[in-house]
Formats: sequence, structure tokens, C-alpha cells
Amino acid sequence: MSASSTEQGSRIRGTRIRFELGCLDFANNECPARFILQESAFVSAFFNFLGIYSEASASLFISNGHRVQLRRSNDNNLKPITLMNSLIRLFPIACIAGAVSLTGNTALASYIEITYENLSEEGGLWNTPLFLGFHDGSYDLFDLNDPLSPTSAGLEALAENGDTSGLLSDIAGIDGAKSSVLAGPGGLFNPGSENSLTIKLDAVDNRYLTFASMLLPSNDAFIGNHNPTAYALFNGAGVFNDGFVINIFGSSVWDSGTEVNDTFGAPFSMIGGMSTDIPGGYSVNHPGLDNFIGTGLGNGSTLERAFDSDTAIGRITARRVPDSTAGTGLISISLLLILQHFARRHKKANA
Ligand SMILES: [Ca+2]
Ligand SMILES: [Ca+2]
Repeated sequence: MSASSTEQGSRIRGTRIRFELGCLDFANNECPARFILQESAFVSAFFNFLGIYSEASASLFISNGHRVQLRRSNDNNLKPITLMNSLIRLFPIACIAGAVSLTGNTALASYIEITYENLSEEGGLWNTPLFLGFHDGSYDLFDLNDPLSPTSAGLEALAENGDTSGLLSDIAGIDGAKSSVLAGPGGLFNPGSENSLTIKLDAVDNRYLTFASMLLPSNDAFIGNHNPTAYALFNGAGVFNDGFVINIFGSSVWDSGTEVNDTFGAPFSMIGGMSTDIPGGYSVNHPGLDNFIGTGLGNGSTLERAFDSDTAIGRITARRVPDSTAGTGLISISLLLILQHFARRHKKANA
């Protein structure tokens, strides 16, 4: 391949499509035009439309006979694969499908819908809005039963008051990590309620999920994972783990160890009083919230049941969804026009 090339770029609704012309290699009877579809919501949407969950780049080669071929970028040793001879109109789909099939393990972005359900029975425990952190495995929310690992200020604020701001700030310091807060239908998650959100995630930077939510009423009871790599949304090859689910039972309700469990000063409780802090406390299995049963809640109702170790507390599920915010037709039309332009130009040059 010669080194000469021209490069043009186009940005369509946030998608950067870069294509390079030139590098003519007449010895091999090829007129390469390399397309690089860079990571974007728009491309993701098109892949979703095709039922393909991947992003990649590929090289297009139009030979003198107008054979359209795709070749993995940055690998000129690969034998080009002829996808079609003259069906240029089908190129947009072939290009993307070929790019995906040829590139294999690529860093990918996906739209993931996260749902939280409060599984408490009526009269049971409530949840504060769920903190959601998506990271590469390096965000460790807390350690369990470790006196040498006191509960962080961010987690203390969540466990005692449902305040997610500290955790959001903590995870913001991790490269590539994302976070969100999933509130209940009315702000809090009442027993039996659920809510969802959709977030765009990178399969590597956001491979793992960490969550946290306070249980109400309590002094400092919460749910959350202390093993940062316990819940992988994607596998090592960047493929979303279908059927992702986290079932949370009473055995996984924690006490942040930062406040005495005397019911005083507990949010959402009508008991009132002043809470008592425990400086330097660390997280442990929660001993139970039976001391709140029969007491009033902030909404005027009464807590009728708390939890045992096998009580269903909540469930988190995740599933892939198409990007509904981006169209799929424009990119197809655009690639078709680009291809036809190249084909005509090449035909003229060889006439
Ligand atoms: Ca830990
Ligand atoms: Ca406590």
C-alpha cells in the first residue's frame, strides 16, 4: 500500500464516520476506501436495529471489478473477504455486519436498562433511591466485618440518611466509571414498587455494577455489594450477560456500624429522638429491625413486618435495550451515498 491518502469526516447526529480514500494498490487491483465508524449512540442504534451489539471499524475495498470487500482495520495481512460483487446498494448493512464479524473482541457501548423492585410485602420496609455505580472492578463500596476498614463518609451518609451524594462523588474519581440514582415511583420505593432507568455503558469501563440503598425505617441499615466484581454486566469479551439479576434477601442487609440501632433519629420513622453516632464504625450483618414493628412511618402508615435472613428485600435486573433516541435510517442512507460516490469515481478513473 502506498502512503498517500485523503481523509474526510462526517458527523451525523453525534456519530463520527471517518473515511479515507487513496492508498491505491494497483498491484492487488484494489481501491481501498476505509470507513471507521467511531463509537457513538447512533452507531449503537444501528447495530441494535440489525440485532448486532458491537462497534468496530473496517476497511472497504472496491476492486476494479467493483467487488466490495471488507477487511479488518490495521491488519493488512488478512485475506480480504468478498462479501458481494455488485450489490452495492446493500453495502451499508454489509459494512457494519462485516466490521463486527471481522473485528471480534472490541470495546463496546450498550444501552442497559436497570430495574429495581422492592420485594417487601405490604406493611414492610421501604427503600431510599438506589445508588448505581458502573465501573471496571476498582470501585469497592465497603468491606464486611473488618474493623480495619471503617465505613466511608459517603456510605455512612447513604446508610443513615439515604444521601447518595458522597458515593456519586467517590465514584466520579474513577476513570471511565459512570453512576446514576434510581428513585422509586414516588421518590422512595414503597413495598411492591419498582422503577427503571436506561444508561449507556461501556463493556470494559462499566463492566461491573455496585449498588447501595438505605432501608426505611432504620438507623443505618442498607443493601449493597461489598465485592466490587460480584456483579458483572458484561463478560470478559464485552458481551452483555443476559438474564442479569441480583436477588437481595435479609441475609444481605447490612448495618453500616456508624449509628446505634436504638430507633432514635431514624429517617421515615415517627419515633423521633436523636441518633447516636459510632465514630469509626464498620459494616456488619444487620441484626434486624424488629424494634420498629408497630411504629409509625413517615407516610402515616405503620410498619407491620421487618425481615429475617430469608426475607425477600429487593431485586435488581438488567437488560439490553435499543437506543430509542437515535434513528437507524439516516446512517444507512448516508453510507449508501458515500459508497455510490466512491464507486462512480472509481469507475470513471478506470474508464
Ligand atoms: Ca470490599
Ligand atoms: Ca447501626
